[in-house]
Amino acid sequence: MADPRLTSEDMIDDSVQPTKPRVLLAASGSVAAIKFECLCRIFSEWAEVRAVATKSSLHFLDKTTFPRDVIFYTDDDEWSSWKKIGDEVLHIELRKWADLMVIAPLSANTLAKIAGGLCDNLLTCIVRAWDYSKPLYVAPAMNTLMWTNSFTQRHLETISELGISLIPPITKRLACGDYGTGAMAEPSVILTTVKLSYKP
Ligand code: PCO
Repeated sequence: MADPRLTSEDMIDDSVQPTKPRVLLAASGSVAAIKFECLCRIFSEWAEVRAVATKSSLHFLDKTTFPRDVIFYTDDDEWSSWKKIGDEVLHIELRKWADLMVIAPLSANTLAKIAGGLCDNLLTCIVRAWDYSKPLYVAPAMNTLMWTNSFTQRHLETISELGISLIPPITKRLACGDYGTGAMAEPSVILTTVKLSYKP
């Protein structure tokens, strides 16, 4: 017999699965995009993942090796899916779908475009249309002298004012052989940062 001291709220229904967060992951054109597949893989163990890649990032990615459950979008998908008034506009649909967005790697060029309000590809259109009641994280990756360039400081201040959160780069040997700050934070650090601050 059911314990009369227990209310229905005390009973836990094991059959109800908690809904997974919907995470939009995006890669821009930095060598660190070689880590994007790993990022998608570890995020997809915690979240429902959709991935957006810029044209330049595709140089460092192999789309065919991505997890099957990750839907992958490129600039070509933006307008190939639109034929007439009333059809869905992809960057708006992805903005609505996502609970949060992470851009990793964020290249110096895409950082500058976001800070300047430019939107000339799928990734930057999503950011320009972003609803800042939802979190947006960036993990920059670039050469040390690009990172220490005063443009970067200005652009980071601007995007911080918009409400974008920074996952800072780390110091190590970079792809070009230079040693210094500018390497993308490790995928595991990006996942932990997002998970710890995620409030459903
Ligand atoms: C270098 N540019 C870069 C981009 C940032 N680098 C990184 C790491 C990788 C290897 O661990 C490439 C992921 O070094 O994030 O190196 C010169 S223009």
